[in-house]
Formats: sequence, C-alpha cells, structure tokens
Amino acid sequence: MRIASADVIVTSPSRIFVTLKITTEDGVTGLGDATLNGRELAVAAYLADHVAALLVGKDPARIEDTWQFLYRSAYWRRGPVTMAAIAAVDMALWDIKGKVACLPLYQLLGGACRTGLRAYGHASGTTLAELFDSIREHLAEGYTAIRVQTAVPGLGPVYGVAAGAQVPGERYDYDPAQRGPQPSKEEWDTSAYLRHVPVVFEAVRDEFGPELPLLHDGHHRMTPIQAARLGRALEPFDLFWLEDCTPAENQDALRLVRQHTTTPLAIGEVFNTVWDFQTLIRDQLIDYVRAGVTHFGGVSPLKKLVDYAAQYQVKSGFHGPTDISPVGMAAQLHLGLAIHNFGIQEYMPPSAATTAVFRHAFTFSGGYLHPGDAPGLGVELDEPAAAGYPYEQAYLPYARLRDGTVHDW
Ligand code: CS2
Ligand code: MG
Repeated sequence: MRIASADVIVTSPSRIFVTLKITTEDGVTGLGDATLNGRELAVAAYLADHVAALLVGKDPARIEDTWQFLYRSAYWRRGPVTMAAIAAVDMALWDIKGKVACLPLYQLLGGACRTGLRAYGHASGTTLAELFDSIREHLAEGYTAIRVQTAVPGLGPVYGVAAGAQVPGERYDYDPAQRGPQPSKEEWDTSAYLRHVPVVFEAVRDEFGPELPLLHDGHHRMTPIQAARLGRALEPFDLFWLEDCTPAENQDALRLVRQHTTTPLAIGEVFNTVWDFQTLIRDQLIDYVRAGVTHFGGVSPLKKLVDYAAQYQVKSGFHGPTDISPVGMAAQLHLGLAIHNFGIQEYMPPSAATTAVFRHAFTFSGGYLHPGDAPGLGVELDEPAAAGYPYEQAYLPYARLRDGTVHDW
C-alpha cells in the first residue's frame, strides 16, 4: 500500500481548524490535526508546500520511520509550527493503520487500562455568584473535576473568564482567539491577581466542600517566586493542580516553586518535544505533563513522553481546549485510555457547528470520556460542510502591564 495524496483542509466552524487528510492508493483515509491557534496558516503552508509531496508514494504503515524522516530531514527541528505539521502526519498514519487493522487506535497502543477518562471542565466568572453558577452548570453536565478561572478586581477581560463572545451564542472562554485583523490588548496586574485568587478558592471550597477536584491555570503569568507564593497560598484549598504557573523555558525556575509549595504542578501545553520536559520530569519538579498531541509532534512522541514520565510517577494531563480539534482530541483519548499513568483530560466540548464538520465517535458521559471503538481515530471530516466555513483571520489576545510593558497573556 502506498500513499496517493495528502490534502490540507482549512475550515472555521466556530473557530479555525487545520486538518491533514492522507489517502492511500486503496482509498483508505487518515486524518491529522495541525491547528496552531492564531498561526494556523503557517502550519497549513508547511504541510501543503513542504511535506505533502514528500508523503506521496510512501508506505503509510511505516509511522516511526516517517516521523524520524520529517523531524530529521527538515534539518530545522522543534518549534510549534514544525511539530504541529509532523503531528498531523503522525495522527493520520495511525488512523490509517487502525482502519487497515480494523481496530480502534487504543487497541494498537496496548488496549484499555481503564473504562473511561476523567475529564475536567472550564468554569469561570466575573463575580463569585457567576462563578458558582458556572461550576453548577458544569457539575450538571456531569463533570467531576472543575477548572476555576476568575476575573481580577480592577482589570478588564483576562484569560479564561467568560466576558464577551466573539461568535453569537458562544462564551468568551469558549475560544480565546478573536476574529479580526489585529490581536486585542488586555491589561494585567499580577499583584492584584495574587491577592484575589486565594480569596476565590476559599469561597469555592466553602460553597462546594473539600472533595471536588479543583484546578487553576496560571497561564504563564507569574515569576517563579510569585508562583511559589500562590502555590503556598492555595495549599489550604487542596488543588488538583496549579497549571503553567511560570513560563518554563527555563526549567530550573520550577525548583524555586517546588521549594516553597506542595501544590501539584502541571506544565507543558506549549512544549513541543520531550527535551522541553527533561529536567522537569527527571528532577520531580512537576506532577502532570500538559502536552497536547497536536503541538507535541503526534501520538508517537506523546506516548514516549508519558512512558518517560511514568518512571517518575508523573501523570498525563493532556491539553484539551477548543483549539485542539476533534481529530486531536480523539487521538489523545485513545492514548489516554491505553497508558497506565493517565491523570486527567481537559475537555471543552466542540460546538455543534464543529461537530457537524468533524463527526466523532468519542463520547462524554457522567464526567468521563471514551474514544469509542470505531477503527482508527473514529473521526470523519465532512468536506462539503467544512467548505461552508471559510477561513477568517483570528488572533489570541495579548497582555500589557499598567506601565505598558508586554506581559505573558
Ligand atoms: C489554556 C488554553 O486550556 C488551557 O489550559 O491554556 O486554552 C490556551 O489558552 C489555548 O490553547 C491557546 O490557544
Ligand atoms: Mg493552560
């Protein structure tokens, strides 16, 4: 069997998605997610202009060899664009292998280690009352673990808090990328945030009790000592994890955080290779790896990452917001079902428009996800429906401090 074609499909139901479709001479197709929020066309071009032609004629069964070929023959390695492109090829080839074997991907990865994957949902509010309502909404939807994001007194819109919608009927926190020619600017003040977050978690614990697993995303906005202070201040509220508490290009920065707090730490959604995690895992500086299959080069390297993490009792917490397409989500669910050191899965349900374009076999019920038992990934792309949602430029917001300094958003 040989690869006959590789096509890049860009569609924008609710938000922009870039998908690679590989078709074999025998007509077997495989899908891969290549969506990089706010830089989507860069990956689409990388695939269409530099990779697609290299795949034609290749044996789709040789997944690892193709991965190594794309990673090493490019000479220029790593980075979000390259790794999202390679990820799409890797996912599509695993999809084909599952369809040829007539097995769901998780069976090819060693079979199920559990009956379902615990998910967490995104609750947020500009006030405590609004936040409590959002938490109750998610509990009513079946979630058994909740990420809590809050507005900060004195600041306008901030990451993760439903404020306004860029698409009628959808919450702001649904997808932070806003359609338009320029990114919107948000104001940030870390001191105000550090004073407010512990107050919010105390109120949430008072309202919902000690058992509900609560997560919080620091979204890379603190210095190491600020992250240490917040981790310490949140200890009484027993968080499931504090995520991306400080930018981790400098992995050693987490030593200072670890030194001061026992709040579990999760990091890595912006990481692209195992080397970004090496010190963090080896030196027990984190408890969960947040890598997402689409930005980490695919199923093959993500499996290697969680196998490495398992040696240090570090668990998975795969990235799962709306800018991981249903194809990427499906791939992560298959891997998550098959690995032993599964921790938790982030899950923001795809919109109705997205689900109409990406028909998926995975299910969410009673707070747990399952990839389904369809062959391969279990996602079919409706190309005529996709064509109905042409590309519209969109950017993630960015942040400036009160004195105008650019800050991590
Ligand atoms: C976030 C993401 O879900 C998360 O944990 O950090 O929503 C992130 O902001 C987006 O993926 C950016 O595209
Ligand atoms: Mg995050």
